[in-house]
Amino acid sequence: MQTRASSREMSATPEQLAARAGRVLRLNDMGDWTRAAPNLYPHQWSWDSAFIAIGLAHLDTRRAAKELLALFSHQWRTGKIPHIVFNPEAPPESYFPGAEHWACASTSSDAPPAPPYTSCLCQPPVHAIAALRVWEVAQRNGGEEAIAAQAFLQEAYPSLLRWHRYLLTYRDPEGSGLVTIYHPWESGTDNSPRWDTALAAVEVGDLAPYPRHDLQHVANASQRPTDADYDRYLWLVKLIKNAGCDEMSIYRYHPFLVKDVLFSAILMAANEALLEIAEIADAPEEDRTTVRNWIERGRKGLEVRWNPDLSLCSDYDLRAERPLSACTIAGFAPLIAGGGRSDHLGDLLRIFDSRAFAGNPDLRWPLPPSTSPGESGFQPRSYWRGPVWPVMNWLLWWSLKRSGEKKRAARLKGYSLAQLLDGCFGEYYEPFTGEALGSDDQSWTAAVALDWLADEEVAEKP
Ligand code: 9WN
Repeated sequence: MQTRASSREMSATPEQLAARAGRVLRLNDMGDWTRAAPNLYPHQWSWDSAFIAIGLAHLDTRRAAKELLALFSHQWRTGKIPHIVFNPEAPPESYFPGAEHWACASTSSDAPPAPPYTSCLCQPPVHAIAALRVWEVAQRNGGEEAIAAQAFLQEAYPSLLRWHRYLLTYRDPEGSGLVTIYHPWESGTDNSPRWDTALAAVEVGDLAPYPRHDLQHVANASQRPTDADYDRYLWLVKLIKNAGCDEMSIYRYHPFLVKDVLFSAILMAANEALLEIAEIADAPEEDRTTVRNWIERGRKGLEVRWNPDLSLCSDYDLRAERPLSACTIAGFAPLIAGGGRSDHLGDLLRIFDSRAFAGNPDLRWPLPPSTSPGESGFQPRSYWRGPVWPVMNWLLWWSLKRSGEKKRAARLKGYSLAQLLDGCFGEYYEPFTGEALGSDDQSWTAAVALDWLADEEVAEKP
């Protein structure tokens, strides 16, 4: 693919950009699932696969459906969809912690049979949103594709329902409507300042030395989490494994237990999608009532987490019994969940446009950094502590459209596509220079580009 040195000056027509995005997905295609990235992430990641399916739908709806079904075939007995399904063919030194480190199948009888091994964590549930999108594209294409997509939804529905039920029972024994995460990796926004306070309270015990294979695949270690972050990540994995991945024991003893507002908001939007899927799949009325109740519970839960000081939503540390109030894109949770209070939506849009996010005058493009430049933990080159993530922009764009904010959505799409004209399909971008960071040829970046390019609404021209 495009190298970074030669890419800076690149420009491309929408057709050329779509062709390049398609090449990235083919490069990472493993048959019925897709690597998150060629070198840094040679396995199947849960929420990556959902975004990838959304992009693949524009190339081949059947292949997109397979992406999700392949993931669902590794669902745990509890209903959990694991955050990683390990590729048995990936070189052992490509990713750490790999399959042997997790070895979940030998730790928990709830894990699916191995190989392939899975991790014992999960990630935000974008899957129902993706499944519905695949179906919609297939309906538009019509004919055999539409029939196949109907069968796909019928097949996917029970897995999706079990997955959401898992999140609203095991991960919400309080009935708050909000999901508890056990590890920053579950949030998908790993080293975000959101987790700094809760992680600082975790006392790391004895850890065997471990390799940082991830650092081989980025230009500079400053783009990845620090060794201190990794010590905490691995310590939390060790504790979860020591608990036999048993949800009740984790809830009782685990030192990192946080209500994640972004994860919960995605679940609410996904529940809306699940409700539509239930109609299409002609599911029992009883299921639909359950899902409606989940949505209502979620909305109430998110309202409780509204932080009037930031005009954003805040996560909540269950162990310390206090909110975690960092100013990050996760705070836009009510916009993503949809259907919240209109005064909160107005506040969110004001913050979105302000210098705290997309309105910062120093930005290369008016695209929201993952962490607000005004936040003390902000670092423009470090992973979730500042860079702009195209996949997050897709989520915000989709949410703005759902909320009827067409103009803002068109602007976000236009500038996001302009950012991707470098042809790198970077994992994330430095907000002030627009430099691609992390992995190149990141599958979900290519996938969201394809969905933007297929969208009929006119993008605002930068
Ligand atoms: C740990 C694959 C994944 C994304 C996450 C992102 C990063 C992994 C890592 O890459 O996490 O799960 O090794 O850093 O934070 O959101 O799913 O693209």
